[in-house]
Amino acid sequence: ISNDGRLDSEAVRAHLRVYFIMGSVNSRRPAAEVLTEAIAGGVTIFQFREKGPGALIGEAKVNLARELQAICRDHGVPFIVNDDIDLAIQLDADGVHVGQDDEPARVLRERLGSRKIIGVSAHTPEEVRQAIDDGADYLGIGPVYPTSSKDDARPVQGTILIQNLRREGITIPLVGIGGITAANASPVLAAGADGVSVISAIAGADHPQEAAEVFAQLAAR
Ligand code: TZP
Ligand code: MG
Repeated sequence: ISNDGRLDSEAVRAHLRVYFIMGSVNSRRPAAEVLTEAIAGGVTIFQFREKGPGALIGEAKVNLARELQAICRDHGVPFIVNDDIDLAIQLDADGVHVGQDDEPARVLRERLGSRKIIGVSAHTPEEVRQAIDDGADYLGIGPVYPTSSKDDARPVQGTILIQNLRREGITIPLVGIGGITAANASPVLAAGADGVSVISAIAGADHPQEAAEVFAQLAAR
């Protein structure tokens, strides 16, 4: 946050390098353990995404969110809430991330004010333009590769949209998402992404810390 109370776009960009997303269903181990290890490895921003079959609801969801938020706070890692604006407001989270089926960023901005991070998933140049017009702070672009972490994922598109956006001079902070691993992250960054966003490559790793370390090295430029 810059001194006039508005978010500093370059600070947002710097935080996007290793964007870890997780909910309780993404790991067989306790989420708090996985997140703690992942942050030790170099995660730079975290999104609480509690959805899909078996996801926690109600008080259990709120309690897990609080636990993970506290871990993020202790390590200076921004805590972003997926979809659930009321939860983000209740916990005074650092921001929210929404898809195309959720409330538009323009409405979120009115509810959250200028100091919160608003991220939007975009899949086409039109969705990108709209999100920027609506005041998004960053974009998630994908799915870059096939993913098994999202049932209703859009068609895989590789790195072409990211590349085209940058060629057109669009400078908004953005991450690639979908099926990104240590082995295939480099082309995403080379296409112009400021970072990579991952679920399974860290949450499903035997050693989340080591997995995060590899992403941190790849994204350090
Ligand atoms: N949005 C597009 S792909 C995806 C989301 C939330 C899932 C990414 O998970 P993974 O395990 O990194 O492919
Ligand atoms: Mg959503």
